[in-house]
Amino acid sequence: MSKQGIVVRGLGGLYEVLCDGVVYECRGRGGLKRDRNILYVGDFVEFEGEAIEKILPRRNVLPRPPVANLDTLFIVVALSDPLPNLYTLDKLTVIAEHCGISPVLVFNKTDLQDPLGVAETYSSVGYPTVSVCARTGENAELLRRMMEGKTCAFAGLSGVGKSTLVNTLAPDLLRQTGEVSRKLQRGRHTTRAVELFPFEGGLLADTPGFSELEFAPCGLLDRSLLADYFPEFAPYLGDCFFRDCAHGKEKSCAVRAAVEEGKIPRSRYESYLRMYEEIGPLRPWEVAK
Ligand SMILES: Nc1nc2c(ncn2[C@@H]2O[C@H](COP(=O)(O)OP(=O)(O)OP(=O)(O)O)[C@@H](O)[C@H]2O)c(=O)[nH]1
Ligand SMILES: [Mg+2]
Ligand SMILES: [Zn+2]
Repeated sequence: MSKQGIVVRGLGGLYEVLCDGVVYECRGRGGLKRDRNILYVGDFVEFEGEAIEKILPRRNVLPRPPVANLDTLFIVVALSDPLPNLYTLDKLTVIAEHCGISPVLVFNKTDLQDPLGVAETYSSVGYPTVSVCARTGENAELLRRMMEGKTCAFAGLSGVGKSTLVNTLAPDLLRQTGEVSRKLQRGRHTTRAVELFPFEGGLLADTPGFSELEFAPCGLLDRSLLADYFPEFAPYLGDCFFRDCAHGKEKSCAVRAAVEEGKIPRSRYESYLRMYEEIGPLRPWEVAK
């Protein structure tokens, strides 16, 4: 008899599958590998004994951090230490939108200064935001309520405080998983794998920080989609002189005008232009037939 469960952890070809409150150690059956089906944490699977036989249809996949079937991506940014990298932050919002996952911005370390004024900049962009302090627990309740019944993940650069937040929200979770909390007391503990925990009637993933974030693995190859992933551009998109305006140096661009008037944060517009260059034009074999 095969069972159904959810992959909560994967390391070196070994997967932990949660089913009716019990964690089973499983491996992907040969066939899965042959079909190049990579298993993601968050995947619903059918397994028999130790063999994962089938991946059930996914709602979405985020290649980095690698996790499937998310409702909400909590993008964690530290106000300082480390200083926010706005380009990475904006890329994550774009990739989440492209994958069909709602982004929420979490500004952590409110006990520190906000030298770049990120909390202010992003208050006008249109994403839900929450400012928290994992160290003191400030606003942890607010964050917890945003997670109820949902499958969520914390994502962001290394050191922004993702694991500390998990620890603050649910001290019992990480203690169960071993020495994380003890190590946290000593200072840095770098998360090495995505881990999914039952939390507030839903699921919560802690993920490792990353340095590189690419568009291609997410299937974002067509840069003409980009502007739609900047919610604050929406009011202006129909008002450009050219119908297919790329919002660069084109004549009478309504988006650029809104930036000049201070209605769109300049840093967001700069991120847009940089992403537009980074994605580049469609290669001939990428053009939809
Ligand atoms: N001042 C301050 N420091 C914090 C806060 N939250 C976390 N830290 C510290 O930031 C450092 C990194 O925290 P982690 O939780 O390990 O960061 P992470 O995002 O999980 O990092 P990776 O696992 O490497 O991706 C630790 O020294 C924490 O004590 C906070 O609210 N304020
Ligand atoms: Mg961590
Ligand atoms: Zn334009």
